[in-house]
Amino acid sequence: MATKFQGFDFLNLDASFSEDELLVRRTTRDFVDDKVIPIIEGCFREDRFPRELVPQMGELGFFGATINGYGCAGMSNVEYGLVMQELERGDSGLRSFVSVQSALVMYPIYTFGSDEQKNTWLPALATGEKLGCFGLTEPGFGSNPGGMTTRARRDGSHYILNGEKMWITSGTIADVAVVWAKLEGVGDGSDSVRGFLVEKGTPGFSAFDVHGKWSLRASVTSGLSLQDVRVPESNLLPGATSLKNALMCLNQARYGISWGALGAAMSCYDTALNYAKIRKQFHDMPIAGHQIVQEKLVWMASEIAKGQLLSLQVGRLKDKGKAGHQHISMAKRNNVWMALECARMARDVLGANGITEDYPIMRHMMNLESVKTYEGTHDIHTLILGHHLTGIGAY
Ligand code: TGC
Ligand code: FAD
Repeated sequence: MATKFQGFDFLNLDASFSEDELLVRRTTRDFVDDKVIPIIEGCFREDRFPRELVPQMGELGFFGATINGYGCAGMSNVEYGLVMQELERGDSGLRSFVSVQSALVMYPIYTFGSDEQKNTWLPALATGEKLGCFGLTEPGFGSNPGGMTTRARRDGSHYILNGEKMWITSGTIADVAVVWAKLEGVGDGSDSVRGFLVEKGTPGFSAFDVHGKWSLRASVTSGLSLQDVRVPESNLLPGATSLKNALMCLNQARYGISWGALGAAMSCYDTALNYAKIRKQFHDMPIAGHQIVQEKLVWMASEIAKGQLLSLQVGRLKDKGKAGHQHISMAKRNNVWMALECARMARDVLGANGITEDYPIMRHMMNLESVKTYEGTHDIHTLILGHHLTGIGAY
């Protein structure tokens, strides 16, 4: 029987975690070991989102975890990060689902929504009774969402929405979509961007699944179509008045991804280390005794340890209200890159066995290709950081 995951704590960071933080990590780790690991390889193979896990994730407080009230857990940002780390150790698709539900649906409703919107949606989203998605990206506008062509037109006490959104996580299973559109009549700049709640079943609103993905196969990815979709003015998020508000949602998700990537990297490292200690080649010696294999294990361990420091520090800053979006960009960019390198290196350590589904490495590697692209590509985060350091935008 496989041994349970023991974590990776080279720098004794556990000593700096509070009892509550360690409890949240323990609880999530047990959930992943008991409920996710046994089924996830099959879900990935079958291109299936494990929806049956949603109620228990709701009970464990994973949805909207940092929100106070509305049935949410009121976790700190560090606790939320540890949840994301453990979930992505299971699978990036599961972490992605929770990221979207929490950071990209509940956060904007909580931050920019009316009291009525909060009371209607947050308790049901917190339990998982209702699911949400976030529509920012369009077929022609990914890295540059400011160019979006989706439009909202005021018509009496309603808005009429027209446009297409693409690559939307949970699109076909969502009961509500947070859709970003430019409001006609107020110019074409980022100040014209507004957020709308579009409910499943609204005439003119449809969603379809993207098939043929070799990445995030345990997650639903969709396109959204809006054709003369009429939503009441009560579905406009009153506090969301520019593109900046959509970008604020991304900060929440990108922060969680920085922790999630650590989980995927830890899974790959742990698998490679255990394998290298058992697999023998030349002189009846475990491959862990060969210098070049050790170099790979040392690289992974060092980069994971540095990544842990980065996410933890950004989390502590976030809990004090002092994390800027540049800090979050650095953590997302570094940790996803590092995790993808770990996956490639770990696969190499396993030789031919590394390409099979008997080990989680290739699944993590394929997932991480998406994680490198979504929520701002690696290169877009380079440019965000370059902008911050030099004061010159080079997008
Ligand atoms: P720009 O002129 O640079 O900025 C407009 C205003 O927004 C401010 N700002 C931010 N504020 C808060 N948080 C951020 N992250 C911010 N980034 C920029 C900025 O300071 C400015 O403020 P002000 O007061 O001066 O008006 O805007 P731009 O249109 O040139 O865009 C810049 C850029 C490239 C950084 C932005 O468009 C960007 O981040 N692009 C990447 C797009 C992206 O990440 N999309 C993600 C879609 S959602 C998704 O992928 C979900 S995946 C599922 C999962 O999470 O698991
Ligand atoms: P592009 O923007 O076309 O970029 C292509 C390449 O060009 C990249 O390498 C990029 O770095 C580079 N590039 C672009 N501009 C520049 C520049 N100025 N300088 C240098 N290089 C540049 N979006 C949502 O709104 N909601 C979701 O729930 C969601 N979920 C997703 C789930 C998955 C599985 C995936 C893969 C994507 C998801 N996305 C979602 C979309 C995601 O945010 C976009 O894919 C991402 O922002 C990149 O956009 P793009 O794919 O159009 O690539």
